[in-house]
Amino acid sequence: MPLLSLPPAGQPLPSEITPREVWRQRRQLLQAASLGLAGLGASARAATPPGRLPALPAQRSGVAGALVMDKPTAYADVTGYNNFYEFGTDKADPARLAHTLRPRPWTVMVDGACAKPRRFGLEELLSLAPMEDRLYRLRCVEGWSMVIPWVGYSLAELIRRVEPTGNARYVEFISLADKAQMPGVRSSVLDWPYREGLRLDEALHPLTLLAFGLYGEVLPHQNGAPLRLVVPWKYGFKSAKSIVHIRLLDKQPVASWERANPQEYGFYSNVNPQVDHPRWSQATERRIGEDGLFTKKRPTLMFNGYEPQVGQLYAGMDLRRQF
Ligand SMILES: Nc1nc2c(c(=O)[nH]1)N[C@H]1C(S)=C(S)[C@@H](COP(=O)(O)O)O[C@H]1N2
Ligand SMILES: [Mo]
Repeated sequence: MPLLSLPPAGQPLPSEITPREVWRQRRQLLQAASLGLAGLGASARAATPPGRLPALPAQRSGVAGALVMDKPTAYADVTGYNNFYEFGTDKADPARLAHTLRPRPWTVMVDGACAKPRRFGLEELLSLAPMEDRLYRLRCVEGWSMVIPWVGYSLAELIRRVEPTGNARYVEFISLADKAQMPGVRSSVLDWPYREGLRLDEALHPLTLLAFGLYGEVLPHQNGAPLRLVVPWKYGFKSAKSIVHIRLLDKQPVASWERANPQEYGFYSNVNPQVDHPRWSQATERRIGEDGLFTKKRPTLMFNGYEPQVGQLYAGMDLRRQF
């Protein structure tokens, strides 16, 4: 069984358009990702990167829990079924409309309760720390999930550069909100800009990823180019896309979804099969790409399966009350 399917006639082989070393690393990642499976067979599509975006070379992550054993979700689904309300609320809207996003030039202001607040340019962020390949589950609060091979490094690398003060207890993430680039920002579906937040210890956890790419390439616009957060043990909406501002705070910030409906979207929003969303159960999930007449839903795992790594962050907390 071939590891990789061939692209349609007339399109270059990925191996023809990416440097050898990058290609080798990608294969290693995909092989690591498929450990324990019979082979990539049915997921051959998932194993085929598109080869249209610039490569983002990375090393295999050494962070505990950073490479799950699940089969990666097909590239076409990862980049074609998205939530990015700045480009519309339909799952197909971001892939259709995000071509107007301009991910360069780009800067991120990092300020608030820290000794060295400043603005970082994208080029500096790209070389701030070694890029790592990580394969994470992503669980959306809507009851579906994917498995995505991200490229990036721990957010802690950036946070420690600005030297948080003793007052810093929370971190707020603010996405770009530019009507000229983002047609959805003209609607009032959310109070723009999109805002999210973490407790400082959550933000400093090595699994909390500042992602610049996926499938070995820079992020497609619809996935939050040029950089976004990925917090794999929380519902997907906590992972803000296209971030322009990171603030260190002494008080808990109010996130966009929390502001819109505090009964439904708590600040923590840890994946928890025992705490149902008021409108739907969170006990199971639909893995995108697995749908079939006889496909069973998967049981949702506590902290999305990352409990060994992050469970202690919530010791002593009532996770029903602080949901
Ligand atoms: N700025 C911004 N970030 C966002 C969203 C959004 O609408 N705007 N949607 C969130 C939701 S609900 C999910 S499930 C994930 C989806 O990420 P993906 O499209 O890369 O899979 O992005 C999150 N980050
Ligand atoms: Mo989501």
